[in-house]
Amino acid sequence: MRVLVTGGAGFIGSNFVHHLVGQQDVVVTVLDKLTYAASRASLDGLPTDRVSLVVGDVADQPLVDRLAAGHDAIVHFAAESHNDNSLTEPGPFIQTNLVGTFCVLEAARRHGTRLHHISTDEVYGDLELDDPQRFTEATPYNPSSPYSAAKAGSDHLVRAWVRSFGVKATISNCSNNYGPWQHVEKFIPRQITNVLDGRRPKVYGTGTNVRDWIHAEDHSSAVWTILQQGRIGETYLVGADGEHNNLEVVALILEHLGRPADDYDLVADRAGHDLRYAIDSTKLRDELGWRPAHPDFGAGLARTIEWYRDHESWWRPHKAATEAAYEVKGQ
Ligand code: NAD
Ligand code: TDX
Repeated sequence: MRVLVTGGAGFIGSNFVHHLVGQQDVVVTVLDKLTYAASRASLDGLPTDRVSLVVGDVADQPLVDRLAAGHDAIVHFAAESHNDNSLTEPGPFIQTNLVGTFCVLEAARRHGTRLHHISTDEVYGDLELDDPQRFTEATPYNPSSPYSAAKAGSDHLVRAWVRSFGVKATISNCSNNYGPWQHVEKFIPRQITNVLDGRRPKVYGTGTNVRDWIHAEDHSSAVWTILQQGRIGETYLVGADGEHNNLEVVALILEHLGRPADDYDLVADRAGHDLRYAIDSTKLRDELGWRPAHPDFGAGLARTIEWYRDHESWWRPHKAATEAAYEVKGQ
């Protein structure tokens, strides 16, 4: 099987490439623009006869057409992924997440290539803290940020291309991922590296916002399961029952690194900050038999903290500029 992985040099895409290479008979091409969020190092050590990197843009239609023609499947991770960036400069989110997905769909249509589209639970908006319901495949779309609105739009494009043109696509909407190789702009790596740097974690608003954490390896295994067994035209929600509020996560990081539990700062809130995400992944579990291999968030977080401690040379070059950009916004 020849698989084209867009965004395969990013946090989750690179995890998925490692997962794929662990399967027999899979040859992978990564298409990645190598934006600030990408890391070539995340692909180090992979067999060069089975994994190659094409540096390019998913919105480059001739390039995506040419690549689609030589592959059996496309797994489309490429996106601008950070909510905070979408609030300061939304343009790249429209270009990559919407126009880029359009180009991938056109290529899949022309070449009959199987497509799996990677999306997010943020397309459903947010839940009240005490809402007994979680998101399901039937929850209406209600995105809050330019990032989540562009991802929601990309999901609608995929559904339209399935229905109108018979494109063989599936969609997954996953909750918040954590694990190694995540950029220090994101919540968990930012707070781990702050503490390692002798700074206090920076928590938006009151810190009571809830995210539903899943290890990136579990996201990868879910995507591989759907690529193999998913029903064309269907959407699958991916989650590992990992709801924690932001203060709880910071407390675990501080405790692991031997700092007092109150050694953090509450800072300016994110505009339009979603209160709570929570995924019901019953469909994926019951229909396709998927289960997370890392359901213990505390254990996965501890391993992730150790990974950042051991890989300072990887994150250090990005840390000062990332913190300077947050500081300007009072965050
Ligand atoms: P990331 O920002 O770490 O990586 C994105 C990758 O896409 C980078 O390697 C970047 O260079 C590449 N890219 C960006 N624009 C491109 C373009 N125009 N052409 C080609 N490549 C381009 O993001 P991530 O956290 O790994 O997220 C990957 C996907 O998973 C995204 O579609 C995101 O919406 C989705 N997702 C993420 C999470 C999460 O918690 N991080 C949760 C659910 C879904
Ligand atoms: O410094 C911070 N302090 C803080 O309190 C940062 C960076 C974030 N936060 C809060 C905001 C959120 O409540 O932490 C939570 C997680 O924030 P992010 O890591 O920015 O993730 P989120 O906005 O929830 O979106 C993530 O999950 C869904 C990914 O970045 C998206 O790509 C994915 O679709």
